[in-house]
Amino acid sequence: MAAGDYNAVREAIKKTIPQSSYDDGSAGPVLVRLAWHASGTYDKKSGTGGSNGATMRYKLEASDEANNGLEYAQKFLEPIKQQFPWISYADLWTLAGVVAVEYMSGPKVDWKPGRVDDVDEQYVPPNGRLPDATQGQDHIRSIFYRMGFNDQEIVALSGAHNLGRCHADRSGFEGPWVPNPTRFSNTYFKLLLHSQWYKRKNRVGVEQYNDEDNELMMLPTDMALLKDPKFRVWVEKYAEDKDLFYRDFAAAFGKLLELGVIRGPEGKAFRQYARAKL
Ligand code: ZEM
Repeated sequence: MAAGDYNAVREAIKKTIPQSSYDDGSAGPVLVRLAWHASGTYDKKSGTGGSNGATMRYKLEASDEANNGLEYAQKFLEPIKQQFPWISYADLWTLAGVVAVEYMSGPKVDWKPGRVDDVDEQYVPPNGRLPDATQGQDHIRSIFYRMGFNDQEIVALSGAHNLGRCHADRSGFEGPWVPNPTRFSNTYFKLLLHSQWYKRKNRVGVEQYNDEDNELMMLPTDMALLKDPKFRVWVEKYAEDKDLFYRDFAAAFGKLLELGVIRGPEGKAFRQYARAKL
């Protein structure tokens, strides 16, 4: 297999997505979450964090509670890394997110290779840079503005909660947002807007929002998108217009995966410590 054959890697990722003995029969959602958490540590001001370096391999970042459960995603991808040793983990994790979105009938997202793994351990981002689901709109804004996103992009990205579920043993929250959590669509926005949501304590005593019969759920941060008028405008648009949501999600997700990735003339990203000195 030729080094640099990213299509072959894409095919291998697709083959690994159906997982009969895992969540809803699919590794897709947790792969999307890995790509997001690998990238969402970015801090625009200092230029630190982001997907370059796949720094979640280090204990410090892996032990951030926000990353609980992402070892499953990493395990699903490890045989692919073994099969294609020339791809960096940083590229593989982000590419897997893109392939998973498309596989689950979502939009095509632009993706570029070139991330490197050999960054210095001192550049592993500190814990606490990812959003805390118990909080409200101010917190959401401070986290995503730090990465360089605006309100529209925040809401578009949040539409990823159309995928997958919460696990009591990972985050304390429990349940899926939509009835078909392995298919990308704008159902999350429709349900957020049009269902009745009741604040309830789940089985492990954590407060979340559930529908009448406790089948579907919303996080406090999901509800904040509804309460905040500037966010709500976008929730309404995306609930109405699936094509608009797909376009905006693709653009924002593509941007997320590029945060902090600064490529040199040959398309290879600078190692983080080199960039920090620029
Ligand atoms: Zn999530 N997310 N997320 N998210 N997320 C969870 C699951 C998933 C927040 C959050 O606290 C949580 C984005 C934004 C935000 C996905 C993608 C994206 C879970 C459940 C929590 C608690 C974890 C568990 O228990 O397994 C918060 C507070 C967010 C912003 C305010 C963005 C942006 C995403 C991608 C673009 C996905 C796909 C999942 C489902 C994972 C799975 O294993 O099924």
